[in-house]
Amino acid sequence: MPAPPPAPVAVVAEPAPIATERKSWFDKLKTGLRKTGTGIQAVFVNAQIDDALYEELESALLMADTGVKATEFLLDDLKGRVKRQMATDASQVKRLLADAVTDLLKPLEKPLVIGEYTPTVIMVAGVNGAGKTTSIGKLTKHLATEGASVLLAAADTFRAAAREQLLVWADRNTVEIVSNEGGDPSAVSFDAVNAGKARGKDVVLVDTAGRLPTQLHLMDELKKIKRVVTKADATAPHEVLLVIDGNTGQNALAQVRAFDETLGLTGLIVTKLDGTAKGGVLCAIARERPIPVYFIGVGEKLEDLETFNAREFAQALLG
Ligand SMILES: Nc1nc2c(ncn2[C@@H]2O[C@H](COP(=O)(O)OP(=O)(O)O)[C@@H](O)[C@H]2O)c(=O)[nH]1
Ligand SMILES: [Mg+2]
Repeated sequence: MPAPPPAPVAVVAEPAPIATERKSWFDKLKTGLRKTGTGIQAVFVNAQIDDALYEELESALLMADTGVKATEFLLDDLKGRVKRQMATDASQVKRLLADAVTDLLKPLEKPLVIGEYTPTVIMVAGVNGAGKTTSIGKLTKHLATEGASVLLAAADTFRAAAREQLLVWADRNTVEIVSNEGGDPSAVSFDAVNAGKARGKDVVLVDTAGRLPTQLHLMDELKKIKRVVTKADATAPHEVLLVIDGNTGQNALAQVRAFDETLGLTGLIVTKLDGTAKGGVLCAIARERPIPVYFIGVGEKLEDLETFNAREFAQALLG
């Protein structure tokens, strides 16, 4: 087993002042979302309010993976706003679009609540490489910063490396971990929830193996993990989160639908919004499966997890 890298203590112990943190996050998000297609903001440069503007806007929204339905909805909504406000120049239209996107995304804005149950059991699912394990590491840091004690369940027992990866995160965050190499993921989850109860932990985070919604036996396994968690604690799981890669585009919506049907999702974490993100997909989710976005991932480091804010996201999306 390779030795885990040294813990970056400073990162955990000395967070930057909130305002700076929030700004740097906003910049990262904006830079990421700017890479989106031709860029929505470009449509408004030296533009008149005419059919051509709306047509270009339609293409730009589709390029950003907003999807046909949400794009149609936004354009209709925008035209209404433009009429009511009697907007006369393109920059006003851009501001009104930001309002329309904000209003559409607002229902997704919801905080993750800890403390109603002890422990709060959070199950985390998603396809391979979506960023589950990384997000669990970041979330652990976020929770630890707020004073919550966290127990990690390494229920991704498929890949030996997955357990090691979580162990590194556990080490970094000085939290405890329940794992069983090559063991049954349901058994690990069951043990972890019991251990969480016995040790008085505030949160138990269950990391699961990546799977595609089309892999029915693996989706059944997720259901089994959920059932077994309920056996260990009748009120659990309290949260079932899906992690989606912000670059996945419209396929993310298909993932949200499929995992929601199998598990009954309570929240989303959208990762990699610092990359060549197709951020418009959140509009599609808001329109078609409005499941709260608890957090967004804007980088690979521990502190690169932020709560979702509809207004900020809309501003970043529009550049
Ligand atoms: N740029 C960036 N990379 C991320 C983010 N979240 C995860 N990753 C990277 O995505 C890859 C897969 O992450 P991992 O957590 O192992 O995915 P899992 O298979 O779902 O557990 C790793 O290289 C992570 O560093 C993010 O918000 N931004
Ligand atoms: Mg993983």
